[in-house]
Amino acid sequence: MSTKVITFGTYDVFHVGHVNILTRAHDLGDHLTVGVSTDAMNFSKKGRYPVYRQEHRLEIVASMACVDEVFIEESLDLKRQYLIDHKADILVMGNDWEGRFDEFKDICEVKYLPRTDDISTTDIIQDIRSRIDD
Ligand code: C2G
Repeated sequence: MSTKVITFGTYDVFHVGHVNILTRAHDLGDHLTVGVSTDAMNFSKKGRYPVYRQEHRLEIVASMACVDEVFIEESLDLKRQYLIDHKADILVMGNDWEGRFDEFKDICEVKYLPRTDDISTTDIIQDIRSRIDD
């Protein structure tokens, strides 16, 4: 039987940390589904909109060879439903989310993978800002 892996994220200003987690998630199973968070969800969580709008973030993630399927993640509160709808066997998240999704261990395996060091969307935005200010 094939193993379905699912993961979620914003993937704003797509970078190598995103490539690494998607590649590793793919390697854990036979089919990788990715939920890409909405602009509105980011605004309500972080108080700012992503740099890239959701349609573009979705398109970038969908273009990866390791990604089989994408959908828009409307809310953190729908996670259980998403896992059921997509028949997920394994939920993968980076370890910045360590423990946060353990409640779903009753319906699938939950794995937290180490984040890629020294890169983040926030740092990239900060770096660009400081170059403009110089
Ligand atoms: N990531 C990583 N290494 C980095 C940066 C990010 O492994 N240097 C991983 C994160 O741990 C996450 C994924 O890449 O698993 C996407 O990260 P973000 O785009 O920051 O996603 P986030 O805003 O945390 O959204 O339902 C959960 C949310 O949609 C997650």
